[in-house]
Amino acid sequence: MRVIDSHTAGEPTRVIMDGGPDLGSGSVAERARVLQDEYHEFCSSVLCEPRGNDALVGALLVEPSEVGCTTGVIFFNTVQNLGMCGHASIGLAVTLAYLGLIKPGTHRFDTPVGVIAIDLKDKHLVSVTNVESYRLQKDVRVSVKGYGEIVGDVAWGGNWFFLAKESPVEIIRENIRQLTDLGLDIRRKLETEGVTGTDGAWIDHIELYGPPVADQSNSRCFVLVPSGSYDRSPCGTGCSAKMACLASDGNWREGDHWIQESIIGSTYSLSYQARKDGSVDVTIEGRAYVTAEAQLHFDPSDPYRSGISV
Ligand code: PYC
Repeated sequence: MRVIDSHTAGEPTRVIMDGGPDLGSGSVAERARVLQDEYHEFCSSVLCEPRGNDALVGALLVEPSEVGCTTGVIFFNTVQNLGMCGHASIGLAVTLAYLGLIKPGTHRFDTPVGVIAIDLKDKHLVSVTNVESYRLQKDVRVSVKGYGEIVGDVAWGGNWFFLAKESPVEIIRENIRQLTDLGLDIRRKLETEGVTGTDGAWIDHIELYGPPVADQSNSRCFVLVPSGSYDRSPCGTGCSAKMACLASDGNWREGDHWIQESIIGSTYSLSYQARKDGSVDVTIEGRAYVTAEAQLHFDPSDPYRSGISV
């Protein structure tokens, strides 16, 4: 199986160029369901240790079902599918450009949750206009042992997020372990208290916000991802959810640029266009770099050929 790896603002993506399973001929959303229900072993063999790690996101290229799209893509992590993935969309665009398959300019990718628009500005710089983002619930309060009440919003940005406005733990690299544990505690609390996205969807990403380090930035965040690892980038879908909350509160103007720092200090530039129903279309701009071209081997005698999933 041929893969190309990249990172976007520090967060890794693995694009599967060939050798993926046959998912039938439904819409991209239907084929994503087949991948999740029937090919868990494929996903873990590609992303889990010993070939990958818990931060890695896979991008499986499929035929688009929407007209005018360059490709269809199903994003998945070591636990399950993602609806959309901001960093992996940027990584995919840079990978396709590296292979000479797309040129600078605009392109459309078909994802399980809708079509996204890509603007490849140069071989590293990409802006992605995401599927619509919106806030579902404001000021949800959860009580976490050792921290008291944590207040946050539940919002959709292509995945489900709980966004805590003020992290009780400083958002610095030295605190990654503590932030991870806090994120896991919040997630468990949301689960036991029945706080979900639409139709009972699991809120699998937890975001904690604090003040930025760089003068030109607006905010810094820590993002717990479904595997229990953290996003090295500012998280494109999380940033989209954040912009939806800022827009709903009237705290950021349409078209103005918001600079979001990640836990490692990498940044995305964000802006939004409002829709009539109060949701927003967010544009995420960031840089990606190809890091490896590889052929994955699956030796039948290797006891860990399917990946070590915990
Ligand atoms: O960039 O949207 C994102 C993302 C989601 C999970 C990891 N990265």
